[in-house]
Amino acid sequence: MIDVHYWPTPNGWKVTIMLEECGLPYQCLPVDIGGGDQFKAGFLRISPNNRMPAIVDHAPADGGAPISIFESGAILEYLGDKTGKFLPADARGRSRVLQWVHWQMANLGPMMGNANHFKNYGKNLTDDPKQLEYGTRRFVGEVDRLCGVMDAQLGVHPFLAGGEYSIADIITWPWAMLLGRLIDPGVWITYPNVKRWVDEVGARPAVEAGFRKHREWGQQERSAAEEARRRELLFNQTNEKVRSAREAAARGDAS
Ligand SMILES: N[C@@H](CCC(=O)N[C@@H](CS)C(=O)NCC(=O)O)C(=O)O
Repeated sequence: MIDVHYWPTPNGWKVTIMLEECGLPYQCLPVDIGGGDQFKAGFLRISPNNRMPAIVDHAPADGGAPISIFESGAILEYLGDKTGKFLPADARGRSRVLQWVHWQMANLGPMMGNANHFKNYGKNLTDDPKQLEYGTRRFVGEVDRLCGVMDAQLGVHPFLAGGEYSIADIITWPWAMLLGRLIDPGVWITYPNVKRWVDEVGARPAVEAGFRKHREWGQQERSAAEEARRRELLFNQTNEKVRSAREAAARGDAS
C-alpha cells in the first residue's frame, strides 16, 4: 500500500494519475494546505520543504523499511522504476523522458505558479495594482515561451518525450490543462498541438480518475477569516515562521 499525502491541486494530481495508470493500491491522506497541515511535524518529517505531494511506500521492492519521498518529479521517477511503466529502463529512452520531467519541474510548473500568483491571486494581496505589473509580464511571458516549446515538440511527436506516453506527459498535463483557465483563454488557438495533446491525455480513464480524486476536499466554503488565514499561511512564509514546526519535526514530536 502506498500512502499519498495529498491535496487536490496540479502537483497532487500528478501522483494520483500515475498511481491510477499503474494500478497500484494507494490511499490519500489529506494535507489541507490552506489549513496549515503542511507545517505539522509528522508531515515535515516526510516532506521537509512543507509542500505536498509526498508518498510513503510501505511495500518497497527490496522488502525493507517503508520509503518516503517528497517532490513530485522524484515520486514519479520512483513509481516508474518500481512498476517498469511509463519510464523506459534503457539509458537512451530514460534520459529522453527524464529531460522533459525536469523541464516541467524547473520550468512550466514554477512559471505557471508564479504567473497565476501575480495575475490572479495578487489582486487580493495588494491594494496597488502597479506592484503586480512587472511580475505578471515576466511570468506570463515565460509561460508563453514554454507553451511555444511544448507546441513545437508536440507538433512533431505524439507525446512530450517522443512516440510513447510517459511520466513526462503525466507530470506536465495537470499544469498544461489549466493554461486556458489560469493564464490565457486564447492559448488553445495559439498552440494547437498543445491543445490536441491536452485533449488526448485528458481522455485517458486513469487521468480522469486521478484528476477527480478527492476533489471535494478542495471545495469547502471558507469564511472571510479563514480565507485571510489561508492567504497568510500560503503567501507569507519565512524561515522564521516555519522554524518552530521544523524543530518540532526534528525532535520527533507527535502531530
Ligand atoms: N516542486 C514541488 C511543488 C509542490 C507544491 O508547490 N505544492 C503546493 C501545492 S500545489 C503546496 O504544497 N503548497 C503548500 C504551501 O505553499 O505551503 C513538487 O512538484 O512536488
